[in-house]
Formats: sequence, structure tokens, C-alpha cells
Amino acid sequence: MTFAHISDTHLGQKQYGAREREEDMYRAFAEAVDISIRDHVEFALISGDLFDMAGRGRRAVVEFAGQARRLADAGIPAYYVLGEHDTARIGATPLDFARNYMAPAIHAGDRRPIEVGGTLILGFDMFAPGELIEARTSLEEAGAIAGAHQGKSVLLMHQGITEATGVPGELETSALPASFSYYAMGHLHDRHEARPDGLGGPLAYPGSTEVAIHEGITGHRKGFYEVDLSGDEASLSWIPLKTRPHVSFSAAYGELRERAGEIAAEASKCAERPVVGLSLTGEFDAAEARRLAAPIREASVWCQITSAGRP
Ligand SMILES: [Mn+2]
Repeated sequence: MTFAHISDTHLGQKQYGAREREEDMYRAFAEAVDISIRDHVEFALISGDLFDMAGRGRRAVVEFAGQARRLADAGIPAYYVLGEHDTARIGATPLDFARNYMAPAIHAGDRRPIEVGGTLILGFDMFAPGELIEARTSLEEAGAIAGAHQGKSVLLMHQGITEATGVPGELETSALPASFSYYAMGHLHDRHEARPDGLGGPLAYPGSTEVAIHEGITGHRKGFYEVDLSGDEASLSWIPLKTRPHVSFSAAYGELRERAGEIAAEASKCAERPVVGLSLTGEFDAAEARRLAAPIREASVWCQITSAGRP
């Protein structure tokens, strides 16, 4: 029995205001769905930050619903919880409205035990920093339910866990009940896997499906998990997704005029137009640097020019 664990799809995000980057987010999620269908997973879990911003972008909701429908048509139920990006911190939370459209997928964030083919799923929407005391109580209750269940059980959350994030003041591993076979987490954008003492199985963050805004330009690898619960221990395969190439170059500003063509040629070798980071040494005028970098900008979806300071 294998299921898919996908997270932080951030649909609707339009990095650098580039149309291609919005499409990339949809594409990465669609690829994760393609692979899940191909591999005949039993169900799919989506651990929060489905959308980049609640209430913005009907397109993102339509894309989500379309993929959830594809899973449903393939006989794969999809369950999701909400992350901080899905629950607008301003007045109206339009996701309540959007949920009607998202109907092929099932909201599992309200602590209602769900059973699929003998596996118990217990989900929580993200707890805000002021709700952590309540969270500990709710998790204890969830632990009791999972403990009483005959068979495997999965805890589905979008939450920072201090030991994984390195951020103090979040939930600690010790707040998680011991009775689950797998802890399906969302929030961290880099893949993170642990088997903490005292837990009944692995605690895993698959990471985001595409590079999100705050991640910068580095050699990101993105993917999702297929988790096999048929053995004694949960067994994890992390499946990489095709993401937009990100490449970095550095040059002396004084040489940019001569080197721009060569850097653009190098960027053009990527499988598709990349996101380029260009680090310049020496003092420079930003507008003039952008003008000189025109060939690089043409060869890329976005060329981010930063200063490396004086040589
Ligand atoms: Mn996120």
C-alpha cells in the first residue's frame, strides 16, 4: 500500500512577475499528480500551502481542482490540510468559498479521523503561534485515536517542528504522539527526513514542488514522497520533479559588456530558459547593468543582478 505525500505547491505564485514562473508551479504539481497516477498510489496527501496566497488568483483554485479531479477519476482520493499561505491572515478567508471548487479533494484539517483502505489519516490545519497549547492537547487526543486503531495511521500536518526547522518556540517532536506510522509534514521547502526517538515512524517534509519566492537562486532539487506502509516500517521514496533550472554567474562589472554574450550562451545551454543570478563585482549603476545584461535577460526567464561588492 503506497500513497503520495506532496507539499507546498504554492499554486498561483508568480515569481519575479514572470508568467513562466506561474506556469512552473502548476506544471510541478501536475507532474506529481501524473507520477502518482502512473504509480497507482492508493491515496494522496497534500500537506498545506496549496496556494501561494489565499484569495488571490482564481486560476490557482481551478488548477488545483483540475488536478484533484484527475486523481479522483483515477480512483485516488486526495486529502489536504491548510498552511499559513492558505489561511489569509486578513479579514475574509476566501478559501471557505474556494472549497466548493476544490471538492474533488477532501479537507482533512479538522481532526476528523478518516479511514482509507484500513489506514487512518488524522489531519490538522496549521496551528498559529498562539495556538500551540491547544495543539498539544489536540495532538494528544489524536494520539489516543491512532493508538486505538488496528492498522497503520498517518498524521498530516503543516507545521514547523523545532528539531527540523531549527526555529525555537515551534512545536517540539515531543508534542507529537508516538502512535502514528508516518508523520506527513508540510512547511519546510527543503526536503527533510528524520526518525526521531519516541515516534512510531518517520517524520518527513517532502519540500516544495517548485522553487518559491524566498528560496533564492541555488541548486534546488524538488520532489515528493511515495510512502509504502505495507511493511512493518514505513518506507519512503523521494521522487524528483522537473523544475525550472536556476543558474548563477559572476562577473566584474567592467567586463560585463564583453562577457554578457558568453554568459547568455552558457545560460542557453539549460534544458529550458533558466532563472539566472548574476553577481557583479565593482561599483555599478543598476539601470546600466541591466542594459548591458540584455543578452542574458533575453536568454532567461529572469536575471537577478546582485552586487558582490568591490573586487
Ligand atoms: Mn510553504
